[in-house]
Amino acid sequence: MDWSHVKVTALDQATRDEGGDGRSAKDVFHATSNPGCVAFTYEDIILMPGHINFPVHEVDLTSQLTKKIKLKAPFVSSPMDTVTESNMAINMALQGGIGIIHSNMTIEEQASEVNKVKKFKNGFITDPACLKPENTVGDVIEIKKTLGYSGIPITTDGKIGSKLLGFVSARDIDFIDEPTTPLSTVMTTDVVTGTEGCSLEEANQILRGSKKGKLPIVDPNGNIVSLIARTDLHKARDYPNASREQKNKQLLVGASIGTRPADKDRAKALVDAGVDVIVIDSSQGDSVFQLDMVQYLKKTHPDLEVIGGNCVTCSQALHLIEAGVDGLRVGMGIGSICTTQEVCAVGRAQGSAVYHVARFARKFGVPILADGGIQSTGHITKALCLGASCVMMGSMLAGTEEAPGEYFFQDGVRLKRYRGMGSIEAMSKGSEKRYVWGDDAIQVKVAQGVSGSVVDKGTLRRYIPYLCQGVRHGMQDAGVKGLDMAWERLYSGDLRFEIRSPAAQKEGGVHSLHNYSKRLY
Ligand code: CPR
Repeated sequence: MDWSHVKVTALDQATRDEGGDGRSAKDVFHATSNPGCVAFTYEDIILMPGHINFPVHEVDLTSQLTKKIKLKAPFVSSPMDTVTESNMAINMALQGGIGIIHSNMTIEEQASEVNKVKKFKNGFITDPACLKPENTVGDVIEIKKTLGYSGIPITTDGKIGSKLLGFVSARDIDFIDEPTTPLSTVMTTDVVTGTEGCSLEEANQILRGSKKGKLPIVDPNGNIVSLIARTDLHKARDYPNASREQKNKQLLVGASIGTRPADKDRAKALVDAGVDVIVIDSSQGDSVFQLDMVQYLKKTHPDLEVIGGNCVTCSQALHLIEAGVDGLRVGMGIGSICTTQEVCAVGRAQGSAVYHVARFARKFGVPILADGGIQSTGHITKALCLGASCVMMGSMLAGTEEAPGEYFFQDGVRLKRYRGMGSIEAMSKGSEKRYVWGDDAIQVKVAQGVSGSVVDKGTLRRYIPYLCQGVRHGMQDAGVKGLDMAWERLYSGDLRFEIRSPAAQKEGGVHSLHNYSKRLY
């Protein structure tokens, strides 16, 4: 039976006014109905169910990150040194999101991380371990121990990008007892190679024919540019949702910079490396330093998309929009590792910040990135339904395999380190530029965050599809098929919300059990 003729709007106004179906966002957030100016977090709010007349797979999560960049999965990884380097950025983009590479490293290092994402080709390993002819059998054994493989290209300087001289595989060193034996005496010099620019399909053909475990790919001068491995063949698959440039199909990537004069050189190096979007990283974005930087970037690199922030008020947003930003990053003092509200007494509850800034910026066609405070798929759904185009996550992603750093065990739990960029630990590596202005301030560092750890989340290849599906279920329950529909109803008042009492929040979580285990997917 077709129930689509039944419209929520057909309810008589009196029933709606009584709050029988919850309240409109306007009634929840606006001063007339909220004169005490109470600010709300994601946890405070709950969405009322809508009418479902479509299957869950029809929920479309496509959304704008900036005026020009569209993503199929509205997820962005934070520019933090325990969250986003090239591996995270590559895998975020393959899954339809995007990674923003942090700037707590030299300009050259950050540009090289961007370059790795732009040069990424599915199935091709672009940063394989290489050794020099002078290295020894012992070095190969060490690599086997730490990285798990022993097929190593031998190049003039032991790095990718230089001339390929030979190849050492397990078979070449199996019967060598002396670990100091130089690789020049055991390496195979007659190496089967693929040519730069060949497709994965072509490379696989050569690999199959050669019966070897690995195939180095070389440029016309004989320099190694990448490698493909037989063991990866069955893993290489299509990523239909991948975030790619229209023109040359390279993966999309972002990078963060600060607002100091030297950051102009950083921006140039990042643009030269192919960065698609720059995020100006500041906890309080409404400063002359940032406004000048936005104007400079838009003038000097007109094709570059620039996200400004952070902001949580409409007046901050207005200044950044006037300066020319293509997107706004919203959130202050609400990140999981953050002590900004405690230390500086400034910030805003994230539900209110997202709703008010998104509603305001919408008039100028500027998308909102809800940054921080996301703890679950439910929070993502709430952020999007309050007007955010995308969400930025730190703690949610820091425990994945693709985040920088190694796992370690504590009390039997597998963990990864995660730290705020304004923690003393991160600032001593250089990130104080996000939190302090002027060189004098650097003399006394005031931490605005902590350093800690998060639990293992497995690989992004499974985690991002789980996040997508969780959000699709949430949107379906709310009766909206995509973000445009959600926002149409948000602003018309048809999308309904309620504020949860502390007891209601408790009731909405797992309760009354002696114990339980929680598996996400
Ligand atoms: P969570 O996703 O972990 O809640 O928050 C991540 C966000 O926290 C980052 O994208 C960034 O905006 C913010 N952030 C990072 N380091 C911070 C410190 Cl030390 N203090 C305040 N906010 C921080």
